[in-house]
Amino acid sequence: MSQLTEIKVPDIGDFSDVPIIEIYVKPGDAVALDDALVTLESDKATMDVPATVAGVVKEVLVKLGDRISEGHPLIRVESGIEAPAQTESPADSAKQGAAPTPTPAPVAAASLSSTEEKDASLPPGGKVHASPSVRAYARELGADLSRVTPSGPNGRILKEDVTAWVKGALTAPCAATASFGGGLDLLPWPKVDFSKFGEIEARPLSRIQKISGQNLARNWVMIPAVTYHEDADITELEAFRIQVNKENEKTGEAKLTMLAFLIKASICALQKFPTFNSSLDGDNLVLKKYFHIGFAADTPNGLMVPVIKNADRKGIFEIAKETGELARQAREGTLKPGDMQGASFTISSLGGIGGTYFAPIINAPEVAILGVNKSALKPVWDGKAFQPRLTLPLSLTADHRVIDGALATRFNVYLTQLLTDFRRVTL
Ligand code: CAO
Repeated sequence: MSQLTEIKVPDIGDFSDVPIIEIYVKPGDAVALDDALVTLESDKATMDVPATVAGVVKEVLVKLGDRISEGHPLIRVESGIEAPAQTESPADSAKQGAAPTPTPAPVAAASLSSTEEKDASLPPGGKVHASPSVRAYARELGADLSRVTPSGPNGRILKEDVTAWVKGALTAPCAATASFGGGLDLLPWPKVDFSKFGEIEARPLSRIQKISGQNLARNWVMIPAVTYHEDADITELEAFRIQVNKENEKTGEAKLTMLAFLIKASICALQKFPTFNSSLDGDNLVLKKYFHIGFAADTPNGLMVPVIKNADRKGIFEIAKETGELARQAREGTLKPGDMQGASFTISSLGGIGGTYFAPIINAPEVAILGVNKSALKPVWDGKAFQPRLTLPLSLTADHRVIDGALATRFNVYLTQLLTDFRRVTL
């Protein structure tokens, strides 16, 4: 006889009103005992809520973004007679509620787990017991889960097991490292007692620094990236921006920023050169028809990349307002995971700080990123005399597997044309 069980949020410690950031099942899916059903994210950790019974999902009672607390109903599961040992009554399941598995809260889009992602960490035909967040963590580090020794209940691989395996692979001789991250034959990280040379202070990295650091290291090592520089003459554009901001001083309208103009111009360039708005997926290039633009935001806890969704459908005032709001939330640590997901192209603007040029690291799985530094007045020869022109230094890093030098330079040239005469954006 089949039995319907309502699986509820178990005891999650002191947390309440925690948002759901992932739902791994839909009606009709078969779930095994301990399979992760949803992931909750508090400001300190993500927690997978596992199935307390095996069976078939009848109903999903929550949606992404719902904020929930202990006892909130999540999923209704129908258990069949073929698995009587794993079924239990709704009351039992609510009472017993398996403890969620905490893992450090993810930051960047690339570090969030998703069952829809291609699971490179699964062995071919092999059976590995690990929650989606542990699989995502393994994928991020290039760890092969079939080689990891599980220490969790029922042979389940925990995050600590993956960390231990990666540490072992990094410090082991070449034969072991050959199976990690595509076979980099690296020396172990130098271990130095700095206090021998003078006074020191050890300061732990923030959670954001640790997670974005892992993403950046992978992207730096795995993407054959080249950076192309170009100067854009923004004399007229900056004059226009200042004039509009002056006109709007009294109306309280959002201040137009150079970043907002850059986002708008970049979308035009992405539409002309769609390869820049794509991702590599094995032998396929996935061209995106949407334009979600990430922008790097400097925060006291480290670098974050909020995303302006469907920026092609938004006006420049709206973009300026939204970037300002998202940057504020990033600094205050109130960004939601969804605010950092789905970017198809990223802009990293250091223009408010300074610099001339730099080589930004691509935010995988994107294929390009635009770096921007501080504009400066430069003498430009007009055929008769040097003219003072406001020049904006641009640095475009592109994945050479997808974008070669000629294409990248065409993109840059077009982008500078747009910024030099912004009327072209409307063409
Ligand atoms: N050239 C000259 N001046 C510029 C400029 C540029 N390219 N870009 C901005 N400015 C000026 C602005 O006009 C503003 O001046 P006023 O206050 O006089 O108008 C000032 O710099 C401050 O601008 P801002 O940086 O606060 O605003 P923004 O919209 O340009 O940038 C944001 C917002 C979130 C991109 C920025 O605050 C930030 O965090 N930048 C750092 C990004 C980063 O760390 N990138 C590196 C990633 S890799 O490590």
